[in-house]
Amino acid sequence: MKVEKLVEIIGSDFYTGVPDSQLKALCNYLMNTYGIDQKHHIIAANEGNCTALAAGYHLATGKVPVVYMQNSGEGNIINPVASLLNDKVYAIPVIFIVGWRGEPGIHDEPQHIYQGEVTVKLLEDMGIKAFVIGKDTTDDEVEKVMEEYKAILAEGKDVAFVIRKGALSYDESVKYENSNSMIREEIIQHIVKASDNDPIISTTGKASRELFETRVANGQSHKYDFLTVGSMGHSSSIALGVAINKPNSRVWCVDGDGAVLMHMGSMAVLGANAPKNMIHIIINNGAHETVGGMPTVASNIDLVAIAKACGYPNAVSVDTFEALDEELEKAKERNELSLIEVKCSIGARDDLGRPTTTALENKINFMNYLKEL
Ligand SMILES: Cc1ncc(C[n+]2csc(CCOP(=O)(O)OP(=O)(O)O)c2C)c(N)n1
Repeated sequence: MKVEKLVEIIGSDFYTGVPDSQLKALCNYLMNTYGIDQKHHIIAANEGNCTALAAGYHLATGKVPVVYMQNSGEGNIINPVASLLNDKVYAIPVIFIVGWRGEPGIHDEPQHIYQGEVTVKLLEDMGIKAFVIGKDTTDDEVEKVMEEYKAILAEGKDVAFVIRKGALSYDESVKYENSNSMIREEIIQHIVKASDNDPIISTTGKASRELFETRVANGQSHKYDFLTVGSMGHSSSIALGVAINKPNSRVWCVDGDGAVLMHMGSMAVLGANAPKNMIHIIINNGAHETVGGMPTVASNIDLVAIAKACGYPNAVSVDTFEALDEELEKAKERNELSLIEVKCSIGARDDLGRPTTTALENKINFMNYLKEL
C-alpha cells in the first residue's frame, strides 16, 4: 500500500523512531514531509527512547503517537512497554510500526532469523495486538483494523502494524548527504592497514560488511574480526570485554555514530575502565547510512568532548586521510585508551556484499585467534 494512505488511516501527528531499510518508504515520507521537526517527527537514539518520548507526547497532548522501528528494536522497547505503557501501569496508548526482517520463509541475514521468528509473538507477549501488512493487504482491510485499534487504544492499550518486505511504497526519493569527503570503506581500509594483526570488533551494518570485503581484497584471514552483525550499539562493550581479558593485545573497535548514540552509556563505562590496550574509532557520517541515510543527531554533537568527559585519556577528531593515518599511529604508540572520531560522507558501493561465513564460524575463528594472543 502507499505509505501516504497508511499515515492517513492511522491519523497521528507525531512519529518517533529509529530508521529501518524495510520501512524506507515511511522514513523517506516522514523526512520529506516533516524533516526532523520537534512537533511531528523525531529520530531518537534507540527504540526504547522512542517509546518513552511517545509516552511523553501522550502525557502532554492526550493524543496517540506512533513509534516506528525495525523488529531488531523490540528488545529495546520491552522495558518501557512492560513497565511504562502497559495498562497495568500507566495505560499509555502507542501505535507501533515494525519492519519485519527475517520473516520465516524469507531469506535474510543470520542476525534477523531468530528475531524474525519471534517478532509477532513478542509483541503479543507484551500485550500489543499486531496486524501484519503485506503486499496484498488492501487499504480497506487496514482501515477496518484501525477502527478496531481505536477501541483498544482508548483503553490505554498498545497496537502494532508489522510490515512485510515490500509492503509499503513511496514514489518520492530523498537524497541524504553531508559535506564530508572521506568514504567509510576507505576509512576501514586505513584502519585495517594500521591494525596489523590486532583483533577488531566492528559495528552493525555496512561497516562490518566493508571490513569483511577488505579482508577478502587483501587476501587476509577473517579471524581478526568479530562482526557485530546484530546487537546495534554494543560493539564497544564487546571490545571492552575482550580488551580487559586480553591485556597483552591491542583491541580495536570500529563503531558508527548511530550505534554509539543508541547505547551511549557504554562510553562512560569504557572511560571509567580506560583499558590501555583499546582504540575506539567512531566513523561519524551523521546518518544511519546502512538503512538508507536518515540523519542521526551526531553531526551536531561533540563526540571528542563527550569521550573526554567520560574519562577517555585521549580523543581526537579527523576529517582527512592524512590526519587519520597520523592519529592511528599515535594511538598505537601511546598504550592508553584512545578515541578517534572520523568524519565521513554518506554512501557506500552499490555492489557491497555480505559476509559469506556464518556468524558461528566468525565466532569460532575469532575465539581461536584470541587464544593465540
Ligand atoms: C536495535 C536496532 N535498531 C535498528 C537497527 C537497524 N539498523 C541497522 S544498521 C543501522 C544504522 C547504523 O548507523 P551507524 O551506526 O551510524 O552506521 P552507518 O550505517 O551510518 O555506517 C540501523 C538503524 C538494528 N540493527 N538494531
